[in-house]
Amino acid sequence: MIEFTTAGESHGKGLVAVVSGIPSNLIISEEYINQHLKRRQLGYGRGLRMKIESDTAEILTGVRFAKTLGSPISLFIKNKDWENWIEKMSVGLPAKDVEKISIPRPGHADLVGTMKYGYDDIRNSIERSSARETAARVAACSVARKLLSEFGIEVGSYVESIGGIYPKENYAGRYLEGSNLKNMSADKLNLLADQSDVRVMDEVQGKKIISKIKQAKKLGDTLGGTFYVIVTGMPAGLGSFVDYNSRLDAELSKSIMSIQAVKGVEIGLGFAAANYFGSQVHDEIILKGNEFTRKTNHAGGIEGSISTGLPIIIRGAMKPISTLMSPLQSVDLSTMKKVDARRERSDFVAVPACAVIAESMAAWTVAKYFLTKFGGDSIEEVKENYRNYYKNVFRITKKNFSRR
Ligand code: EPS
Repeated sequence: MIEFTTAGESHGKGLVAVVSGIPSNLIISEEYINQHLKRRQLGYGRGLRMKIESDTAEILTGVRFAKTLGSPISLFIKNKDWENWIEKMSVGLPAKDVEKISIPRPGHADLVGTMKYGYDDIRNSIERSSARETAARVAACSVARKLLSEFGIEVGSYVESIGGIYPKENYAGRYLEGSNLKNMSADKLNLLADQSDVRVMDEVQGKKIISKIKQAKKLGDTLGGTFYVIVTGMPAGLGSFVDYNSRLDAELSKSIMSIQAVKGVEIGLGFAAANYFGSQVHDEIILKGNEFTRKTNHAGGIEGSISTGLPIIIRGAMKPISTLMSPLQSVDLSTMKKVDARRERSDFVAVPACAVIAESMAAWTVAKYFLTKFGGDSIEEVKENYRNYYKNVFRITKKNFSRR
């Protein structure tokens, strides 16, 4: 079973991720991880912090001569901004007085976190709840992504909408309806999306979105949006219906929902499936040579919580960032008086980054189920298990179904 954990505060020394259970002999490099960390930093509408940071992961343990050892892999991402916060984020008692924060921002973890942990300074809540933590997630999940790529499984994403501006064509429809483009691999999809400043597939829409972000900035406001994550090259048979906690769709949803500011997740047609007749929703089964496939992929690559082998299609919704430069109403905890919420350096829009983070989390979950099925101590053993599966198992023959 693979696992990862992250540690680190937004303005502390840095972020740490510990990844365990990865088989030995997987080729991995800091460059590979950093390429995804860089993608997480992009997108029009990010705040000043992204100008300070150029996130890179240092591999501290678990890798030798560019290959995993099978031992825990620990990664460190330095917060460059820490230099400006040494006193305010001191591990020991600070040498001089540090200003306490007492005004919570609506929508952020400020108030609930402070109440829950009995903090006397909202800064303590801000630091760990910040989406800065996702840099460590992207680094950790890159290892899983690399493992999947060894088996031709790719994970990609694009932004569907920001601030309610949608494209003319629902691009995910190509995957849902199974048109010829359905086979565009997810890494190609990423190459296309990464060309856009807001990771959309439609240039005109991109321009409209950028002017809406400019408007939000002017107003001191923020925007959210929706995104799609697509996983291609999937084998059939990952996940299961036998237990609630072995369901692939449930675990994928959880992994996306766990991302800061995500408020909704759908698989395949998702909520839209509720509006149609069953005959319009379910994907008809066909034989293509010796292989079973479906005419469409409304199920988003998962039936009965098991992967069908068709692309996995996940849609997520991110709420607008909760730090507003034109703040909403709040209460000052030091006076219990009505005040404007605190302004804090932040992003105006982070949907493009959120999509990259969602890719990473989806890669992790797919890798977890992949290794549950094909797991071995070394990558060679996993490859062998994978080959055997295709040779010997998951083959339905007419003979099996002949009458007793
Ligand atoms: C982020 C770093 C943070 C924010 C953002 C994500 O840096 P800072 O708080 O210093 O500006 O830019 O986090 C939030 C939007 C949030 O509300 O916590 C990052 O590295 O992605």
